[in-house]
Order: sequence, then C-alpha cells, then structure tokens
Amino acid sequence: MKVKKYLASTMKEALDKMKKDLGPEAVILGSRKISRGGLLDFLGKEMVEITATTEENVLSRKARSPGEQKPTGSRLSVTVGDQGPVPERRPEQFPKLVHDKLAASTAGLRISAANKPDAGSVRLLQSELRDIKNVVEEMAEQIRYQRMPSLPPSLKEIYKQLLENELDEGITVELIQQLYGRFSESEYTSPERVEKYLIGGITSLIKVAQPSAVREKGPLVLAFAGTSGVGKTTTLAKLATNKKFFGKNKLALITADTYRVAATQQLGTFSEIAEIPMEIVHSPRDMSRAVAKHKDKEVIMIDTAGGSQFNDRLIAELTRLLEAASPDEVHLVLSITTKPRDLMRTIKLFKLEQKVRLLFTKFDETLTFGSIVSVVRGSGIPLSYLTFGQEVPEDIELADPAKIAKLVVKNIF
Ligand SMILES: Nc1nc2c(ncn2[C@@H]2O[C@H](COP(=O)(O)OP(=O)(O)OP(=O)(O)O)[C@@H](O)[C@H]2O)c(=O)[nH]1
Ligand SMILES: [Mg+2]
Repeated sequence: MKVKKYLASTMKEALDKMKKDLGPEAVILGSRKISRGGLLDFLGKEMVEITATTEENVLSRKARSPGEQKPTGSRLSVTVGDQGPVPERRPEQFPKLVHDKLAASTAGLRISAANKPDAGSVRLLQSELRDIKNVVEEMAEQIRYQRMPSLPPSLKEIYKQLLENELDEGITVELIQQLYGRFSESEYTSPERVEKYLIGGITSLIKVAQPSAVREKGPLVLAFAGTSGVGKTTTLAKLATNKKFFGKNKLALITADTYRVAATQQLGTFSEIAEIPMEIVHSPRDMSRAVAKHKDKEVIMIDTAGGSQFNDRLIAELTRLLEAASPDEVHLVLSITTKPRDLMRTIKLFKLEQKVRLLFTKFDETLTFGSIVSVVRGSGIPLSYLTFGQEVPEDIELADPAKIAKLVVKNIF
C-alpha cells in the first residue's frame, strides 16, 4: 500500500499538497502536529503532518480476507473530498461517515425479503460489520486523542486513564500539557513524580467551604436540598448525631418534606430515637415560625423534599421555604454516582444563591471520582461534606481536596 506524508505549517496547506499529489479522492490515514524537532514543542513552531494514500489502496485493503492482519501504522481511513480537514471533524458528522462506509461495504451484497441470503452472503456481511465496528472504534479513539497528537506513550496512557476515571477532558489536557511542558523526560516517565504532580494539580482545583461553625448567638441554620434519593435525610441524621460535627450540640430538626407520608415518618423516627425535637412545615409561614420557635438551639437542620422531575413550580416552592428559613448554609446534596452532565443540570436547576455548598454522597458506590473535580470547578461552588456509606453517624467526613485528588488518580500508578 503506497502511503505518503505531507508536511506543512497549516492543515490547509498540507491538505492542498496532498490533493495536488494524490488527487481529490485521496484518503487520509492520520494527521498529527509535530515540531521541527520531531516532538510537539509547546513553545516552538508547530507543523502539521498528514499521512495519506489513494482510494484504490483502501479498497484493495477491504478486499482482503477478514482474518488477514491489517498493515502496521494503518489508521482511520476517511475520504477527504470536500469534507475538510480530519481534525476538525465533528461528532455529528459520524452518522454520515458510518453510513458511507456501510454503503460501500454492502454494495456487493444482493439481499431482499424475497431472496433469502445464502450462508456466504451472511458471512460476508458479518465480516463487513466487524470491519465497520473497527472503523467506528478507530474514529472514536482518534477523536479522543486528537488534542494530544504526539505525546510520548507514558503520558498518553495517563491521559487515557484520567479520562477513564471521569476527569473532564479540558482539565486532563491542561494537566498533561503542564506535565509535558515543565518536566524533563526523566521526570515525566517517573510514576512517583507524575503521581505527585497530578495529585497536587487536582487538589488545587477543588475548592472547599469553611467548616460550619456554631455561632455565639442564635442558631446555625443548615438546609439540605437535592433530587430524590440522593441521601439528604440520611446525611442530615449523620451530621446531627456524629460527635465530630453537631452530635454534641443542642439541635432542632425541621422537615418540609410533606409530599410523602413516609418521608416525615423517616425523620420523625430518627428524631425520637436521637431525642431531637422535630417540626413539620407546610408553608413559608410555618417555616418562619418553626425557626423562631427554636431560636434557643445551637443548630437547626432543615430537610426538604426531593423530586426526580424537579420543575419550576417545585423549585419556586423550595426557594420560598428556604427564604423563610434564611439558612446560613444550603447543602445541595448530590450523588457521585450521577453522570457529570446531570449533576451540572441539577446545580443549574436549583439556582441556589450564595450560601450554597455541594455535598457529595455515595462515595462507596463508585470506582471513578473524576466527575467531582469538573463539577466543583465548573460550578465554582465549594464542597462541604462527603459521605461513603449508609451507617449513621459514622459514614461522613469533611471534604478534603487532597484525599479526593488521590482517589481520582487511584489505580493509575
Ligand atoms: N451506599 C450509600 N448509600 C447511601 C449514602 N447516603 C445515603 N444512602 C442511602 O440512600 C438511600 C436514600 O437515602 P435518603 O437519605 O432517604 O435520601 P433522600 O435524598 O432523603 O431521599 P428523598 O427524601 O426520597 O428525596 C438510603 O437507602 C440511604 O441509606 C451513602 O453515602 N452511601
Ligand atoms: Mg429524604
């Protein structure tokens, strides 16, 4: 297979060179940015290199038997035509690319409802589908790494693992670029140095709130909000009984979760066992009264209703209740098992103001912790507590950025 390389200072120039040489039906096998020295140099001049061949070559590759090894170095093959440079390819273009591949590979098959396919055709179709699957996987892989085109393998592997640990791609790119830019080769190939650097970098991205402190005069009012089943009531119970937190203080509980009978019962049972007075409120007026009634307490904790489908009406209701309580802190309770995009959506939906903190639950239910970093950084809201089990009161602690950073890089080194 005749493979040629085209080097130029811009992608457009490289594409022009390639098209001039191989014609408009040229097929790009790969592209990367390189410095004149051979490796990506963040300070020096970058060049673009395209590896390409002709469509004829690709078609002859397709004609090989399924078991045959593909040539080493062969990458994704995509007809360029008028589609523009490969690195700028957007995910929404995928369906067309896959469709084109499918059309090309099934062109030789004649299967209709009236004409049952023979075993040979089915085998051919299966092998072509396998081929398409490989192409799609290669495409996904290339898109994933196109921001890190010519990293040394050790860093590329770390980059991949950080993404697998759910660290946001933008943050991962920043960290890896800093590592590559500042460290010498002997340093970035040393796992201890890299691990220490990453833990330090990730730690600095995690903002935490000042721990809640009981006031000299009047109660400290804490409210807990969030979608259903994330652990609001359990977390409140942990904080209310754990001696490291408010277990030693004079407390009152308020529940505004009157949507479900079981919800008030849950907190009611807890308040009986823990011997902490509890109020049930149905309106902002009830809320103000309940808070005023317990002004002699050191801490008042407010539980609110969760909803899987929070809508504007429910949020407005929650906001009015919280305004009436005038809490010192609102802990937006989020489960780490929720997808990062849904976490961000919840944060936006709740539109909670200044006093909000993010409280993450269910650390014991996941093996990947990167999402918390993106959510804290993306929202700009500090973390308060983390919970890691169902046991009351022990499975809770203050959020510690260095501990979280260690969890994010765990299993990489
Ligand atoms: N594994 C684990 N389970 C937890 C944790 N925190 C809470 N849970 C469990 O999650 C489930 C829901 O907890 P709740 O405290 O009732 O959640 P909630 O947010 O008050 O739920 P609603 O009031 O229905 O919206 C219970 O089974 C808890 O035991 C945690 O850190 N880890
Ligand atoms: Mg609850």
